[in-house]
Amino acid sequence: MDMMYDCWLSAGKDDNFDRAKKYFCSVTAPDGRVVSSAVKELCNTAERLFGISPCVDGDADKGFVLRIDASLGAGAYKTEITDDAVYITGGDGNGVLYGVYRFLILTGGGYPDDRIAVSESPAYAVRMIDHWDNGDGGIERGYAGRSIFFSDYAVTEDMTRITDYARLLSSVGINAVCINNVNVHRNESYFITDRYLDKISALADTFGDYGIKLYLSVNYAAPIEIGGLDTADPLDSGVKSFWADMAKNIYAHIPGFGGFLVKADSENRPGPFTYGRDHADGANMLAEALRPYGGIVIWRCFVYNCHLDWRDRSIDRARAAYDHFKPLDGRFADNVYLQIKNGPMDFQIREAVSPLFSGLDKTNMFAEFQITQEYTGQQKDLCYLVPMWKECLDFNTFRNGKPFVKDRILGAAGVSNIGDSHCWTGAPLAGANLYGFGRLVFDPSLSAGEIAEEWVRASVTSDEKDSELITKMLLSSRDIYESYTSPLGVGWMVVPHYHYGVDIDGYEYSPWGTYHYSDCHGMGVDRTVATGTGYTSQYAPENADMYENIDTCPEELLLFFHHVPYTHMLKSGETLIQHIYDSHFEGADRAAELAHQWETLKGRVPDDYFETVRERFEMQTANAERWRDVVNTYFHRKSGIDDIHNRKVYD
Ligand code: GCV
Repeated sequence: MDMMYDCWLSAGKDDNFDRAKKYFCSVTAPDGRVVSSAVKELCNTAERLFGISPCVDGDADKGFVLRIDASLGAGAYKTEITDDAVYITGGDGNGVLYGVYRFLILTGGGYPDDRIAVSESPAYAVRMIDHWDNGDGGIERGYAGRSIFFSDYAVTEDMTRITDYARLLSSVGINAVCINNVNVHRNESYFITDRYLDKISALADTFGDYGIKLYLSVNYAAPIEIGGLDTADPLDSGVKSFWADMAKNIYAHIPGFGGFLVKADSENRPGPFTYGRDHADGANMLAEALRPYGGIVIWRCFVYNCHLDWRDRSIDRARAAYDHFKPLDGRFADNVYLQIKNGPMDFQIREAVSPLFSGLDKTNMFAEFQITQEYTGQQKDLCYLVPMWKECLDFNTFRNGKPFVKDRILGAAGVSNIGDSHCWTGAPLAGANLYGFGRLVFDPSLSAGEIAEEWVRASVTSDEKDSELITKMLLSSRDIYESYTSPLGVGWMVVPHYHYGVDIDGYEYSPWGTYHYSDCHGMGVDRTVATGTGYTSQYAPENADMYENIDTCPEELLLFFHHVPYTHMLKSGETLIQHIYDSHFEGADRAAELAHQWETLKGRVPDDYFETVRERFEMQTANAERWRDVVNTYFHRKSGIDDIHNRKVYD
């Protein structure tokens, strides 16, 4: 057992399996590809923990009894525990596999039987991980080493790590994976051709054993770049046949292929706009090509102009997705799913929930979350992201029928945070985000605390006191990260392009549309209808009115929606400038406190685990101090207002 590598499948790190030993004598299961992975998992666990090989027969009433009852529904399962047997019934093979993993994870976490004997049913049909892996092995926004799929434009043929990855993903209910970056460059455009399909189909097979469908990101301009055509116009018959031929060939290699993920007309990627067509034209054309095989198109709504003029304060990047896609509501084919980032900007530590979730009533929607911590500490700083994702899923759009985002979407995708690092996520504690994403999109009613506790107990320690401490650290981490970085929802004060560390004006005079507009009087983006960009009007009236009015706007989003004087009084009774000083001093102190808390676990977790995490906290402490000093000095210089507590603010 290797806790770093095994993550939450570290059964045996504590003694919690002893009482379950009796069940490992026998496994009874129906036939089936995914069920046999469940059987294999139980047999390997028996071998590893107890050195026994369970008898695998078709007809026992003891040990593990795996069954299928289609009436439970796809992916659902029910676990019952008696003195002699653990009955795990799945709605299908995936359900059986998920039930087996839940048993192993919860048992490993030392939970009592009544907590382990659960029934669960997935909230969404598609629960997906998107990789931003490039063919050369690099990972865009990756902080955990190199790609496990690609290196030097070759696809890996070693399935060991891929199998272990499939196990980790399916153990938290993930059933879809897109293996390559949405920015599809020239070489990766060939992934959909014979040059790569044999190798990719081997990956698809391995994932398929664990009930996971493989998807590919495609280059919208592939008809030109690899097809020899002179256009990628979605209404052109040659373009249509190009994609129909591609789809036919892909399905010949990978019968269970999931479909295409597409980033078009965004950040200099090609798309239908070049041909005077809209995104419904583009997406529907690809959807037609995949339709005969049951494939789907996942079309991203991260579409905006990245060549803006910072001098023009009337334009607002936050408006872009809604402005582009709202008018197209109802025009997308039924096998097109629009994938919408949780916020209207780009995965900041705090931004409003995208108004597009409320704007689309006749379109299939997926939510997109970023598990990899691009703007949230890059797996150096601790930042447990489940609370942030829950805010999005629990957001009330006030639309009729299904007002909450979690009820309006049909699936969710998370941008992967793994690479070939030994512990998968670079930082062992960042594993909580991968686990948390899977659990949350399986069951959005779970609390961030429940998920964190499960992860800690299964992955790190089930000792009561220690697991409580680590859970508490995880749960405070988003708040801590937010308090020493950019204040009250304004975002973006990061080192351009790299996105770690502070650079307040790094993006201020750039074309990226990411501004804070700080001057000597105040700061923040006026997105009101009355005096600003009008973005607030994209919400239903209940939310629009709340955000429009500075007195009812939630304070954590104050600077996202309003340009506010430094002397503005917050509900706490402190001024905006004082809040900036206070939160940055406190945030840096709390980051240092996390490091101290971790020190108390020395000798309580394996040394390599302890050290790897300790090093991260050292980096976080330094990062938080730098943010504190730069932010406080910057706003002191701008405002000329002193900290009322006379703490050290540099000149
Ligand atoms: C894959 C942000 C990131 C990009 C990423 C893009 C996207 O802009 O910085 O690296 O590109 O989002 O989501 O497409």
